[in-house]
Amino acid sequence: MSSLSRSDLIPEQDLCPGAELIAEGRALARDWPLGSCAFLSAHGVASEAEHKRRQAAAREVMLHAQIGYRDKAKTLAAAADVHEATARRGRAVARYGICLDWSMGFPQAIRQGQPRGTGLILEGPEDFAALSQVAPVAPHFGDFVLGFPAALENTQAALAAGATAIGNLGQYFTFRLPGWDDEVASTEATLRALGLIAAQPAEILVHSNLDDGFAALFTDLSCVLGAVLIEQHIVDRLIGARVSHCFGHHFSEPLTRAAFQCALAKVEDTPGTMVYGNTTSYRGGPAENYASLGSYLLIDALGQGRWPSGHALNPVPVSENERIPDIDEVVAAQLYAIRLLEQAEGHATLIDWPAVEQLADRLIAGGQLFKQRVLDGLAEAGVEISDPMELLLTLRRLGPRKLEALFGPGRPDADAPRGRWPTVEAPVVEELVAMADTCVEHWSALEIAAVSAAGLRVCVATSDVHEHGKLLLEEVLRRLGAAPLDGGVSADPDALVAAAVAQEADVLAISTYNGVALSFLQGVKAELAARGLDIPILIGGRLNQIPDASNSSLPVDVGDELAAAGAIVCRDMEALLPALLQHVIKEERLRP
Ligand code: B12
Repeated sequence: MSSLSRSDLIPEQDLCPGAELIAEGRALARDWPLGSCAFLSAHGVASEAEHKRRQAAAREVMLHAQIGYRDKAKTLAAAADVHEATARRGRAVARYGICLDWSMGFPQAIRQGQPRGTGLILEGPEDFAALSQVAPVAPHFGDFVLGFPAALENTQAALAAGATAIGNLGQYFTFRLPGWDDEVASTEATLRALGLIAAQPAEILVHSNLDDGFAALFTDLSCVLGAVLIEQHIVDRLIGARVSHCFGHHFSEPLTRAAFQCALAKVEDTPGTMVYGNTTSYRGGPAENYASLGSYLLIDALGQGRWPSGHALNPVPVSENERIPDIDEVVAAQLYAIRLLEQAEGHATLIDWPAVEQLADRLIAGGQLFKQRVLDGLAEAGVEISDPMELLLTLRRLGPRKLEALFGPGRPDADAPRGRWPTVEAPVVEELVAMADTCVEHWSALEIAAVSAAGLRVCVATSDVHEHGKLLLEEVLRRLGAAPLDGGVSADPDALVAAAVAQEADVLAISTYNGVALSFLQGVKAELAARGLDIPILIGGRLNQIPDASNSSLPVDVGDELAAAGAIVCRDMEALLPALLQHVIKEERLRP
């Protein structure tokens, strides 16, 4: 691709070759061997992968539960209780995904004082070990380990605690820690950690949640399958470890969900970690969300029956869209899943399996083309594609939009969203467009015309990786005749204000999810005040935060505090038009 050049993508002159970093990691294996844990001892296996292979051969479907509260004691209690309740029901939960806090991505030496999200903070190897001993359930340290500056020290602690599934490579490509821009240091730490993993005699799964990475942002699902193949190239071929994929958050449509599972089983012989729940379909109260849980779980169960790939299924508790689920809610979702697995079998004959296989083959063909184009294109640009350091950095820096536009397998067309028509459209994109249409239908033409006539410039940003609120805002603003300006994803307050000023924004619209709503707003207000500005701020998403004084509680709603600090609190997208209208009237931008 003539428009790409290595020197633009990697301006650093003194990049350490990946092979050296991997060798450094490998050398640490003598001091950091795999420890024992209750799961490995109870099942008499060397690794979770070995157990997965056994279960898959016996066609036994496994279950996964996600746990991790800020409070360590509560997390330990959850681990014990969920195991106990599911074992009593005859199908003990197989694995726990431990929700570490995003501050865990920072090395312990500099973690103090970093912004915290809503997850678990572990002080050192003993804390990791306590978790892996509390119940005979495979510990999966999936978030904020690989991909971050603390990758090596967190991997050491996870291995010492007997964890044989460590992630999350998907996060490497898209996540950003607040205030941290040293991508080289994050990549170096990740490669050392991968070297240490590769050197373990036991089979350690390098977990990658595709939905944490590019799957949430590609418009063509074939590119997501292509990402699987590219990660195999990096982890399996270049590094000598074993990558294991997870997908599911954004797969709301049954045919594509089943086809993706089939495609993964065809291209991967390493057991999968888990199929994640389709969390984006949780939009209502518990009763409505149970319908979503039942519909995706049935597809996943039938898929495992047909292509036993070792993926555990993840029944996400139905309160997930409101807050972090409590222990009894995690148990309830597991019991629901156990019953559903008992009832799923009879449905298999109702599925049009050839149609599923056909779509899977299209995904694989598109994915292979994407992978080949990416590797050829980068090689042509001068990137050393046999060096995982160069390859990882380049992929992260190009990001999903450019990668898809440059190398996607779809037919090129200037009218298509990324300059190409998707070979298999990603359901999440369709859903956002439909949501924007529905939203605008509820407003009066008169009000829309008033906002449209004012020609507002709205700077839209997110405080963290959650980008769909921003994409939806942009879709809706365009329908209102306002200009959406890019304020960034995972933006820091100073960068957001700088972007707003540079683009002469009339209004700031913030979408925030990670439980930092109040501190983020305060940061933005302080930046504006320092520049003598008072731009109206709209804020929506998950408007909560764990109070500073608390080291144990769940996040609490901070809507009142946000309003008191001067923000316009938007509980849903319907609040957008009245808020913009209010601004238009106040500024007398209303035209006859
Ligand atoms: C999709 C999703 C993800 C995806 C994001 C993909 C992407 N690139 O965008 C992935 C898988 C990557 C992800 C990651 C994480 N997630 Co998440 N995620 C979600 C999920 C399922 C949906 C959120 C979403 O995008 N919805 C789509 C939008 C369009 O709809 P909506 O949220 O209902 O928003 C409505 C309004 O609020 C409004 N709106 C939104 N913003 C704004 C702004 C303005 C100005 C206005 C007017 C309106 C508005 O628009 C919508 C329509 O009305 C929620 C749970 C849920 N079901 O809601 C969890 C959730 C938000 N995630 C959560 C967490 C904890 C995380 C992680 C930290 C988990 C982890 N340990 O790794 C990481 C984030 C790490 C990081 N570095 O930031 C928590 C937040 C907890 C809290 N604050 O209480 C939630 C609530 C799940 C939970 N219960 O634990 N997540």
